[in-house]
Amino acid sequence: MTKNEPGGLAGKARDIAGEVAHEAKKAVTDAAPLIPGTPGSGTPTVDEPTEPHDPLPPKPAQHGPVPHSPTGAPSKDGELAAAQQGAHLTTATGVPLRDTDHSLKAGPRGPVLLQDHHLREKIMHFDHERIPERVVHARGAAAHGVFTSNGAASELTRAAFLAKGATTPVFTRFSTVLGSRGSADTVRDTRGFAVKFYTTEGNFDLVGNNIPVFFIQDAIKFPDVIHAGKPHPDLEIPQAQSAHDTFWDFVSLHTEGQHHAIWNMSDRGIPRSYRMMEGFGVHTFRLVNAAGETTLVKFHWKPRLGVHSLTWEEAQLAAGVDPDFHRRDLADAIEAGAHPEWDLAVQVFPDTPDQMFEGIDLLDSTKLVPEELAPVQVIGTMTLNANPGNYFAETEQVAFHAGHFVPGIDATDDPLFQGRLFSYLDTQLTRLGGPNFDQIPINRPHAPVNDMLRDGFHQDAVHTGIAPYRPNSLDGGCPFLAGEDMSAFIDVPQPVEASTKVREAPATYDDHFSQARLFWLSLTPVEQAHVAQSYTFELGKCYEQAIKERQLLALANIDPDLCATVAAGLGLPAPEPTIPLTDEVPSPALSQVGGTWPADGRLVGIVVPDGVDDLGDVRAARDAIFAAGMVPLVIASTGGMLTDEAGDPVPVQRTFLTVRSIELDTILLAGAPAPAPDADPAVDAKGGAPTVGVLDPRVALLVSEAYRHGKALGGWGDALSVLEASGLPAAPEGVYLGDDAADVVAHVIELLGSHRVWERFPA
Ligand code: HDE
Repeated sequence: MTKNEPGGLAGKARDIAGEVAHEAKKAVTDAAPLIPGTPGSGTPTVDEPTEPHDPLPPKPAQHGPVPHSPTGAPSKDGELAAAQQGAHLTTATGVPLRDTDHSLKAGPRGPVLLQDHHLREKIMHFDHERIPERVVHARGAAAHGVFTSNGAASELTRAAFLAKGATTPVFTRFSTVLGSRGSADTVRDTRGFAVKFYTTEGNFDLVGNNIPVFFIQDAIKFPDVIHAGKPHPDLEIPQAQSAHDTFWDFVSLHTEGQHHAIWNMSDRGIPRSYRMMEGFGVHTFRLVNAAGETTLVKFHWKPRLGVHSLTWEEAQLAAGVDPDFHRRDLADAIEAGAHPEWDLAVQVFPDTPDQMFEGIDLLDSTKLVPEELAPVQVIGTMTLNANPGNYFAETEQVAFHAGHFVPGIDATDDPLFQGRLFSYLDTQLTRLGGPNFDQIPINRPHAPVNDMLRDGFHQDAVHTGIAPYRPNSLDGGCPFLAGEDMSAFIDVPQPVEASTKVREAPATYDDHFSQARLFWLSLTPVEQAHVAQSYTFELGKCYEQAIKERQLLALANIDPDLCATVAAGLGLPAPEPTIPLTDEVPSPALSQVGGTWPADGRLVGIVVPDGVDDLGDVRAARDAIFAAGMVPLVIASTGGMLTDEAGDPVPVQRTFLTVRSIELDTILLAGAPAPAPDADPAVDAKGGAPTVGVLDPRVALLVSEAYRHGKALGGWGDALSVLEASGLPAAPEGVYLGDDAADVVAHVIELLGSHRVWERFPA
């Protein structure tokens, strides 16, 4: 992985910003790799700047859409050509302004004059800054990257971007489904995983989720399931969650949603990071190769960092302490140089007339195909390497469409997918204000566009010619149709069974429980305990007894033990199954526990007591953490710099007041901080945490919480006394104490490999 080099682009941005005010700070930032998260590319001065200069460039880890014209031509303009220009304030039409703080008035006390064109323009634009948020997946974060194909799919598809060695720019947006645009990241929900590939043959959008199955089998039910999941229409509560009556009312009545629901109730519903999520295309797709032969596939994204989750308590705390937890994690990791990577993979099935595989209906999006039955074969890798430069222009305006196919990739008859083909174009009309949303910079293809679509709101292209119709002779017959040999998109002829028009589902869609049971049986005991707890929590938040009882009936059909545990928590009797329970062969690939993974981009807190006279250990730990591709955050009683005689000052990133365990993957203790003067419940609620009086209570809370959440801990010096004073058992699992800071870091990284110290969880 690439590290943030001192003096690189970041240094340049700083030069443009002007002088660095604080000399000590400069010495530190020049000497050490950068901690991600500074707001802008320039370092501000205390005094308001007075020298006009051109706008600052984006931060080094950011860029905007790769410049292309509205019709797909590579643009000679640099990316910043689309950004604001010049050193002085202007109107929207470029007229320089000398005052923007006072409206034009008849005398200093008014009234304000209608003549004030600047006031009018400024307020008019502000009043219209908002567009409708997405009806689903409103809350999201995105990044730029590149996809490199290994060619393994080139026998299956003629898609140019899947040829061996092809590299394709991508823009990837992750999201929650239910919450509004400003809702918290860590709520229990499905996550969207949408990738736009800017291929040489046009844009391909793989608009998937982090859960391989969906709630419903037919798109016509989508408004129903979303109305049930969204806040209640009368009071608009609860925000961004499924723990309420309407959601459980719907899924308990519409039991095809039970498989997806158990995934939501599992740890998959609360990912640790977007970087640590699998992605799934969910539907079965049809690939077409150069010879016109077809294959059915399911797409998977496999994160190189492994699939990891938060604990429920962490997720709830994070929703309050840091509602931007996932968004920040993605951006900071990219800025730190820990570029997240996913392998794109396919499960491959023969394109048989029945479109079934091993008894599984490939057109039923509530079913998965266990990886043990159809291996997941890697066909390329995506690396996310740059943050967006402007949230609205890119993350908000990106318009994915399930029907953005390229030659070689096509839809199947899955009725859920077919409805999506309709919906995504439709939604953009309202959201992006007209039919020309593909001309918005982030949506522009990197392939030549010669369509016959004309005019409309926000038309950015300036078309030439007078005959946008076919056939024509006035424009010399242009545009011509592409021949098959020119990689034109071909709708592969597919036989359609003679049938009768009906509003019905096939019989194979009737099984709603066997795969929910398969999922349950494939989890380890600790994961099963989390599932049982989530159901108990969610149903415990429902008011209606009938809804709880009805959902218990569904749980009985998934697994009687699960049902009994949840029923006990709800104080209700456990019903008997109403259908025979199926024998399922567990699929270990569905479990998240086991395996060892890299710790790239993880956050390591280093707690340092006041008055340490030798910071050598702290510096050594920071260096070892940076060297391992992780980010250290020094935590002390107050902000500023820690100093000693021996070396450079060490900057403090968090104080006992600002830190919370949920933002750290692991904590290192460089000693035992005594209670600081502000360790008082009246000043900081965390100051009320239990303590034996020798340790700052905020540190005790930090350590006990991290321990409870199964996080690895390490330390040196008086660290042992911190463990004792924080109420940890003697000889706790997953805690490494030593004399040498770098050695402690090495051991803690090893512990991080399994994500959590699983032994600490009761099974
Ligand atoms: Fe979507 N979905 N969806 N969906 N979906 C949207 O499009 C829709 C479904 C998914 O980051 C909307 O631009 C219908 C499955 C993602 O911008 C809308 C149905 C899967 C995103 C829409 C589904 C998804 C969306 C809302 C039932 C996983 C966010 C705003 C047939 C395979 C993309 C927008 C982004 C967004 C419709 C079901 C994934 C309304 C009708 C299944 C990741 O068009």
